[in-house]
Amino acid sequence: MKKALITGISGQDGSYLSEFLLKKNYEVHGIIRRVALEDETHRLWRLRNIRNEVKLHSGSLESFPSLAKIINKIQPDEIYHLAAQSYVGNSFEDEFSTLNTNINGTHYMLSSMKEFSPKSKFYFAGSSEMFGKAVESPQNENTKFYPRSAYGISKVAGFELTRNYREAYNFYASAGILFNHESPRRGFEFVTRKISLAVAKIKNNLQKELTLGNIKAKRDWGHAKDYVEAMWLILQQKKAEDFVIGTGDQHSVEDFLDIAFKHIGKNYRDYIRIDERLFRPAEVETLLADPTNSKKKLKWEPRIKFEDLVQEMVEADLKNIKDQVY
Ligand code: NDP
Ligand code: GDR
Repeated sequence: MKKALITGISGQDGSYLSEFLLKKNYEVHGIIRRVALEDETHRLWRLRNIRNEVKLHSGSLESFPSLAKIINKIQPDEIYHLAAQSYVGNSFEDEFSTLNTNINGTHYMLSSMKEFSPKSKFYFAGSSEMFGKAVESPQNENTKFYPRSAYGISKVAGFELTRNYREAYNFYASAGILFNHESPRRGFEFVTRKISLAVAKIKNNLQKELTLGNIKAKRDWGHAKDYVEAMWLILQQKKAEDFVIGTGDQHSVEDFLDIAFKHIGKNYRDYIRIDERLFRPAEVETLLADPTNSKKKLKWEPRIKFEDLVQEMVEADLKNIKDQVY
């Protein structure tokens, strides 16, 4: 039985990846913050269905000893390093904790692996935000990085650390450069989930309007369920390599709004208000993946289409409202 260790197991991707690996008969271990154990109902809601099937260890990205101890004890075959301060907007409010957590956390993980479990394979959660103000479109593995936030900068640093450990110590260490991926398990501060929950509340007369920032922004949006499979495939190659993962299709926030509101028979223009304060000091206007390499080498293809993703998210939040989850 192969052993996997996932940091950020309580997040959107961590929960889907755990389910995927359990189906593949892995022994799944996860690192969570100690506080999560005190409030499992709220902080581990995404792991509800598999809580008894995964082994959780408390540790923090801020503490090298806590991570080193867990890695040494488990000796995982595969490490998926997903934990991060992942909200770009917040990285403008608090550059310091974003940089500290994301850069040091990745460094501590790699260094622990080097000391205590050098045979583990390592996956780093890279991001399309590393392309930022993209110098070409679409973006592939050779596109130059131009990050536009402390978050993007922290991911470039993590990416370079991963590459350097691969080259310097001959580790199997790879990064997935993943474009936006969403699901009913998306965090509430991200624009897609903010919209799906608002639509469900508006339908039930619990909310009157929705305040947003830059709705002209364009992204390459896929479904998280498809993307965790790509993470696994990246660690199953003969040689460690970095891959761009996206759909190759682009939509604006307005497109998302249009489909989400149409799903409840309404026009989004009647409900939204634009607030300049929600615009980012340095915006990433447009991102689009060129997934040619991952299609060819990983044989990876996204299955869930944009329209279906939007509708699934709205349906899930309509059910949440009906069941009085929120
Ligand atoms: P989430 O925000 O849903 O999850 C982040 C996870 O990191 C949570 O489990 C969180 O724990 C954990 N975490 C944050 N800070 C710490 C810390 N100091 N110590 C320990 N754990 C911590 O992110 P996603 O699942 O969406 O994304 C997974 C990874 O992929 C992230 O690194 C993200 O930056 C990256 N990424 C995501 C993309 C996307 O579109 N979703 C696209 C490209 C990259 P807690 O629950 O306690 O807060
Ligand atoms: P992003 O996702 O920054 O791409 O990062 P987010 O959903 O936060 O923003 C997408 C775009 O929507 C615009 N926008 C708003 N965003 C939010 N959050 N709230 C609003 O009210 C709003 N109005 C407009 C934003 O300006 C932006 O252009 C996500 C995260 O998962 C990262 O961790 C990951 O690395 C990247 O995707 C790829």
